[in-house]
Amino acid sequence: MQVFKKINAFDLDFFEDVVGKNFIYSDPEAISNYSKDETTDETLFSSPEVVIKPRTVEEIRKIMKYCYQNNIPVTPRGAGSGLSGGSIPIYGGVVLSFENMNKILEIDEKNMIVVVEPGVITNEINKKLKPYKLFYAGYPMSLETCQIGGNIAENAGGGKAVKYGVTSNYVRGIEFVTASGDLLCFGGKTHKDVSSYDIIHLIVGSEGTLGIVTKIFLKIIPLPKERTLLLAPFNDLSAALNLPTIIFCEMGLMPTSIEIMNRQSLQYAYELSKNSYPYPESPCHILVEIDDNYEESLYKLYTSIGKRMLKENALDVFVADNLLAIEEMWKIRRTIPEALFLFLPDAINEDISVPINRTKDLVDVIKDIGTKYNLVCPIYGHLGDGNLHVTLSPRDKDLWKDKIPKIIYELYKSVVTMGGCLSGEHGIGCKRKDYIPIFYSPEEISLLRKIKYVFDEKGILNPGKIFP
Ligand code: LAC
Ligand code: ZN
Repeated sequence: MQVFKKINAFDLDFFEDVVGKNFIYSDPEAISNYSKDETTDETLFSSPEVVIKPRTVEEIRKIMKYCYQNNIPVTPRGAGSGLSGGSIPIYGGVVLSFENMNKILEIDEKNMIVVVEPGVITNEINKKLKPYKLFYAGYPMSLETCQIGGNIAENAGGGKAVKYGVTSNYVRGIEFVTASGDLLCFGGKTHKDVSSYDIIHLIVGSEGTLGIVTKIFLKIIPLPKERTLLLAPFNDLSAALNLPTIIFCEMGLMPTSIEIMNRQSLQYAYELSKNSYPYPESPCHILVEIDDNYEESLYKLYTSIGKRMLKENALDVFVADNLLAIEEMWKIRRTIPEALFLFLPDAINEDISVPINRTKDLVDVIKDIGTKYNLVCPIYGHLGDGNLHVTLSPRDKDLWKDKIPKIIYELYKSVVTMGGCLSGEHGIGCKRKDYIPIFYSPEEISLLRKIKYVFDEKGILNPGKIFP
């Protein structure tokens, strides 16, 4: 276990001199919110010694230089909506919270780039871009609360990844402060850049373990003029799981989203939202969103997908073709994670990603594990990406905590055989780090450790994450 210097009054004075007394918090009540994210496992929670809310890059550089010299751990933090404990300060120390670095610095519409600070709420970017008829296509499900810096840290995916990809597909430049306080910037406003190693995509998804991101250049694209959302209940889960292959390969179409929700996951969302989809008893529901610039072609697209879903034994197909109806239809889907956290507080929440045509195998494995261990297994998520949110909740809580590692081990072992991975969008954080050896060989882990060492030889940047 790594040993770091504990923060004392002298250190607090230094930090206060740097940021001013209104931007530093060390009393237990003020810092308690920074000891957790939205992970439910309380054993992972850990309090920082001080929370600092910098306003400038220069402040961050001074803080990092000091922490580097004094061996103090630093954990960067966005909105705390993460699900893998990525922003939990396992070793205490400093939490750098970005809520005061929340400016959209530039909308350069001619170059199709927006430049932002890490603390910008992701949805604000699109609100600001709307008058320009442009949009940022990274679209995490928590976009109304999460920050773009957190999206960068975890390489967030979300509801539009089928067509538009994930956060990293839109990062064109990244400025960050190193562990020792240097300021580096790779990329910028160019859309193509192969001038050296792809440092941008090393930083994206690195969970704050390689540098403190201070500025991001994001690619923006024309906002599609029209959207339609289809909802289809299915009696047969296997038929629903097969839809992405049919839509992509047989129909040659690329919707923005193909989401699945099984009955077990929807029942909790219905309870929380006091609302339900038609056919609430059917084993699963599918959402397919499509966008296009022309009403007529959109109509053709969604009628062909709707008809095809009926041919694949959908019980019915419901169409939301205006913004209000679309948002209303998404609402129940969006409620699922919150509902599961609320009603199944003991559950294991996983974020498994498998090749698109292996989701049926994944669901079979979950069924087997569910039967073997007497579990309720809500499943929902991004079917079109092969990324399913799997919840495993005990019917019988006896010795449940002891059983968890064994169950996760069994699940992950099967996921490996499918060519899948630990996490499609929520990251490793402190929650999944001990399971990394199931997916990576010792040589692969050794390479990852060497990369970490190059960026942060003292290990002060978000320690206790990713590595077992
Ligand atoms: C979602 C989050 C939990 O898909 O990733 O709703
Ligand atoms: Zn998700």
